[in-house]
Amino acid sequence: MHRSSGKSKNSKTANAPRQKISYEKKVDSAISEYASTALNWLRKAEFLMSAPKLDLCVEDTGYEVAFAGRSNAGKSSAINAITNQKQLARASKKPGRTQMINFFSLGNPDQRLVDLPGYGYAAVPEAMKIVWQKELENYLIHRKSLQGLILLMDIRHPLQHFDVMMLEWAYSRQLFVHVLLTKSDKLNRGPANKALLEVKQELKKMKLNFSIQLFSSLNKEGLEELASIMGGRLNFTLDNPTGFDLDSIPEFSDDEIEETDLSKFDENLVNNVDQIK
Ligand SMILES: Nc1nc2c(ncn2[C@@H]2O[C@H](COP(=O)(O)OP(=O)(O)OP(=O)(O)O)[C@@H](O)[C@H]2O)c(=O)[nH]1
Ligand SMILES: [Mg+2]
Repeated sequence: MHRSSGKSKNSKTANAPRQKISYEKKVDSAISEYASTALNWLRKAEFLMSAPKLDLCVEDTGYEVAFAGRSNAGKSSAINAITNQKQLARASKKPGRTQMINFFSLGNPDQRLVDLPGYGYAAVPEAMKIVWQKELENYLIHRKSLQGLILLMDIRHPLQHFDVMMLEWAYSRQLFVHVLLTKSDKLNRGPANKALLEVKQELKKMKLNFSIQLFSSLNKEGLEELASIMGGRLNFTLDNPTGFDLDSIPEFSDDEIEETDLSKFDENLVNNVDQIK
């Protein structure tokens, strides 16, 4: 029997166009297939329930990823952007909008997203603030299904006092954290990348080895990167691949995405921290 050698001029391989097969390209395309499929999957998100305290949360089984960060950092907007639903989570220019622990299921009740109330909100009575912060703390400490936090910080006000506390606390408990520098659309490319680098360096200095990316709910920057991180934490696998077209995502208009000045909440944040201590 004739055995064809790979070098033979008559073999199929010899006739194939000469092309370097790039390992990196293959890896890149596998990653982007996973990211876009995960993004498609995240669109299945449905509201499950809201709980004012830990004992009233949905059953603590399966996998859960929670969005945490200062009030007004863009948590609810990020959940809406990543799930491609305009009003799944309630976003508002008025800080303190999210007041309960809100659960969203992703096709099945054992894979969930959680929208947490922000820290540092101003517009609620002191006594209520303390109760919420306590419940937030309870949730973070005791929730077994919690597979990680997506920690959001406004790119223009990163690493505020409470953010650093949260990051250090998560690190000490070996809780996974992925950081989003939100509202990246507020800065030009150069300053946004510079801010990203600076926060990376700060985290490194503090020995907080967390992943970090730029994100914008307004112009959808960073959706795929976030989807792939979330898919990983939520045990999403590629057993049901479907195509996904980023261009099919509707744009939010400027009217829908408004902006609030955060600087006046800094003082409040510090007050909250003092009360919790
Ligand atoms: N320009 C811009 N504005 C954004 C973006 N994301 C959120 N915002 C605006 O920032 C404000 C706060 O957004 P939310 O998503 O409600 O913030 P939150 O972190 O859920 O706030 P709390 O529920 O109070 O903790 C709203 O006015 C949003 O429209 C973004 O990517 N770009
Ligand atoms: Mg919110």
